[in-house]
Amino acid sequence: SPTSPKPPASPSEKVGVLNVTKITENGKRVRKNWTSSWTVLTGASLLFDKKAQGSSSWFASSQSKPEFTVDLRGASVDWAPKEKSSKKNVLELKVRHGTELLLWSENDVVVNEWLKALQDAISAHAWE
Ligand code: I3S
Repeated sequence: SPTSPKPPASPSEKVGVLNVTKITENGKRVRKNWTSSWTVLTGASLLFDKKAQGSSSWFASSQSKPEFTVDLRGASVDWAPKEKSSKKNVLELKVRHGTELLLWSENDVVVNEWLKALQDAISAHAWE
């Protein structure tokens, strides 16, 4: 009916710059390699695109292929335990198949927003 509220078309979309590193791949620990990445949350997918040097525009960056994508179905996210990084404001994202990532920004507001967006996306797709 015209009076009923419509849910937003894409409740879990979010884009921004985060520093990202894998710490575990297929259950095996890998060396950290912090990289500044355009990070795109869309549905149950999280895409990381290496930030184009000298470019601040999302459009320019969107012309390249995503460097890395993770499926958030069955994933979990929380603040990283302090033994995982000496930095503040670090999230630990555990995805299927034994992959773990750390996500970090100097800006705690940015990290808090990502935590909420990722938690929302993970719960929205929990039963898929
Ligand atoms: O957990 P680690 O190994 O102490 O992580 C640090 C290293 O990856 C370090 O690189 P090199 O070991 O290649 O120099 C990075 O520069 C640091 O940023 C890593 O630690 P933090 O605590 O910043 O995540």
